[in-house]
Amino acid sequence: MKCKPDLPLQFNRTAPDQMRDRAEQFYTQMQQRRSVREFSPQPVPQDLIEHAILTAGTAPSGAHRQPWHFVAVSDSKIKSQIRTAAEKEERESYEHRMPKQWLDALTPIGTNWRKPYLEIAPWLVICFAKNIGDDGAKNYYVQESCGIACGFFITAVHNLGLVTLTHTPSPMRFLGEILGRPNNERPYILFPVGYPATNATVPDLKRKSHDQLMTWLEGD
Ligand code: IYR
Repeated sequence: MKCKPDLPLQFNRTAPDQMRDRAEQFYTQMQQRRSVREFSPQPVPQDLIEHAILTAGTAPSGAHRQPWHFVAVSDSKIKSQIRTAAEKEERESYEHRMPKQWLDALTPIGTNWRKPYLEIAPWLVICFAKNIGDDGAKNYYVQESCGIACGFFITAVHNLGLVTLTHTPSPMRFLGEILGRPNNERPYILFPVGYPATNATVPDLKRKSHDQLMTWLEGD
């Protein structure tokens, strides 16, 4: 049984031609998004980051349990601690834990264990996933929900005119310890956020072609 009455949906219809204009503009804008690893130290006002997190928080989630919490760090001492801990794990991963096949897959991207952006980017935003809510009840579809929220976050950062990187140092338990997070939270993704460095470069990657990307089974 529902405990509250439903509300009327707030919905404004858009004419198909206007939808087409918007779709094209949005796609063109999103097509310009790139994961960036070279950041400028230029500060970014806190309210901008706050809006990107608020946008992430509009994501759908299993049973509307909103199984996420975001921590935003601009404190340089904490950023240094995070860099030191991440590089320790990443060095171990690159030198001993990651199989050759994985290292080969990363060759075109050119990553290594060094993560200077963890100190240089003005903000580190960490999404924590919660398998158990603060009310002690179980959350559902935590991976999917947090993945969608992080997608919204990345889109919001791009829309602001800033850049980010989906960074997952592994293992990243250290983030919960450094940031003093409760036991029901597990670090999910770490996002450095800021302006790109002057003359930042990105790998020469291709996105899937139309046909690689989609299949149509059209109706009558
Ligand atoms: N977490 C490591 C390795 C890494 C893994 C994947 I899959 C990438 O797309 C990129 C990097 C790192 O951050 O370097």
